[in-house]
Amino acid sequence: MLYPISTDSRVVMDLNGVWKFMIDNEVDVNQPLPTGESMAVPASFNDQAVSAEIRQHCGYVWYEKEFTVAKALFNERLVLRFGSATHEAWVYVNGKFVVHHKGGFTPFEAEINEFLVSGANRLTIRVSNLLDHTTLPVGNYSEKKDENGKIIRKVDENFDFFNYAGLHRPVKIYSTPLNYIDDIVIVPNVDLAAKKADVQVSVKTGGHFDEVRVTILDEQGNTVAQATGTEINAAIENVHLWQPLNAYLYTAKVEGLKNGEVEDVYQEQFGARKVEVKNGKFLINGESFYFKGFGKHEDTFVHGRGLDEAYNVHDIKLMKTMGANSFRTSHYPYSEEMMRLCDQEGIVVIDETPAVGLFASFTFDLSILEKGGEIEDGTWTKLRTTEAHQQVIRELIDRDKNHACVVMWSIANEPASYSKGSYEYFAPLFALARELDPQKRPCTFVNIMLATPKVDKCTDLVDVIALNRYYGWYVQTGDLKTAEEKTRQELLEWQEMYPDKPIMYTEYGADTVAGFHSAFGEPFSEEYQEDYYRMNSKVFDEIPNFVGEQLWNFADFQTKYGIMRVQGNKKGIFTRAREPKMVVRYLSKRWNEIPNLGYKK
Ligand code: BDP
Repeated sequence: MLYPISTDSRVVMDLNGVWKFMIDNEVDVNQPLPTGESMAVPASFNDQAVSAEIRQHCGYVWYEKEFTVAKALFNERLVLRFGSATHEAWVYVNGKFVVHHKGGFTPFEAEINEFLVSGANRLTIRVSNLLDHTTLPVGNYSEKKDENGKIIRKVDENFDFFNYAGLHRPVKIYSTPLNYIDDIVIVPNVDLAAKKADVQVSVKTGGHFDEVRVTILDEQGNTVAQATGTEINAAIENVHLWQPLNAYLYTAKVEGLKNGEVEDVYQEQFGARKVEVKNGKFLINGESFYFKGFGKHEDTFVHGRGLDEAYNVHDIKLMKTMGANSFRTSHYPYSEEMMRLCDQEGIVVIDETPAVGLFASFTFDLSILEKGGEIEDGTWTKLRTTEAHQQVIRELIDRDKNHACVVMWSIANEPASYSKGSYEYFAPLFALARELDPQKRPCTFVNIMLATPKVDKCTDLVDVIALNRYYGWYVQTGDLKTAEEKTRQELLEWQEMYPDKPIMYTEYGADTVAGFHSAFGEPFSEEYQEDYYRMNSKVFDEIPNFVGEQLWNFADFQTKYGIMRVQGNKKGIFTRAREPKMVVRYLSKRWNEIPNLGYKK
């Protein structure tokens, strides 16, 4: 799916701003929304209104905005597009139903010409933030009736982040001519020895063109190759590679012609780079890459999970200052704007689906493993997420397939991969992702602490072993000596079992209250956080196939209420306001000394 941009043939109208808002179920969509409440878009609704009722609301909310389309555009194809609506949306224009979409982190769109009138148009959206055992993320849903018979809904999140919701990403109307470029697929096949790239470009069109022309431009705007057809192959000689932290982007300019005239034009950027997994190494452009970075969240004050481009730019600057080179979009696809920024900044991304909470019972109690025999916690009979999982893999790959920054897909975070039925659940999903990705990137899922080498059933499916480990925090709390032994022992075990698969940490961390210090290095102190990271670094450097450290978390973030959380999760190495905790100095020094390429040859 193409990102909406304005070109010589396309206009983009932004519907961001202040909308009308209300929480309720029953609305007559033929009438203006009966509310005086204001809500900014894009953003979560939760923290904007100073109201516990709105913040904690479970169920349906309504948004409405008036807009006018200039007469000059009425003969064009007009598409209404949502960057995301979390988690499910029903869209009406002038009271008429236009489109429905389920899944809170991927874009959707619909042609709206037939619904438009000249003058003011009314755009009304019903959004649900409900999650259950069929959705991703997974929520535990329940409902009851109050004394007046009103249904009270409740979602108990099966995951550790606040269930922010609403219109999180930009709402736009864009125009195209009636004959239009619908999609572009770019596969740059890089020949490193010959310093050449064979770029395959496939163009999908709507309507009809006499001819499609593809021009490849370099960063200076010089033409480096040109071809005609909807399936073309363009050769770039002396190719300029897209490298981690040293991005270079080519542009594929795609033109649809009719009677010798260009009717539609779209420019898609791409990077020429080669990603491979070989002999226990993760190679980018033929050199072993070492991941230094983070698990993150889209999470900021007031905006909640809403797009905040200033924070995106700031976060990437902070990462770069620290010598980091990568992050994972834990635990859902991030905004398209962030992905474009990472392409441009040379930040390496592990792109994750919203498959989080795929377990029937959550525990860090490793003793259940000692019981022996096959583990069956009921996850794979209780959850019915297959359909949602297939849909989101399709939508994510469709959206992000051309991004140079994306080097690996993460199919899920911490599923019950130790439990009976997990392999049968995941094997077809991995096959689907591999089939759909035109660039055939490596795939992984992020392994939960319980799923040790002895009990995990799904590691055969992954290209890279991605581990979330909390030795020294959830287990061996405060005992870094034993934690170090456990860390080393487990990593060596993985390496021995899968000598060809690279291993990385996708989470490790310790809750740390900024400003809390301890002469004894007690847990929760800034000293403990630093000691914890020093211990882990030491072990990482001993393991030859260990190819990356992405810590948990970039910044403190909001979660649901719980006795383990004080105003959210405090594992950030930055506070939620992006103030550094003490450990940032240590990690900055370490990461600035570790080269991005060739650290572990
Ligand atoms: C892991 C989850 C992550 C949590 C983290 C934690 O993947 O979402 O926030 O642990 O407990 O289980 O901090």
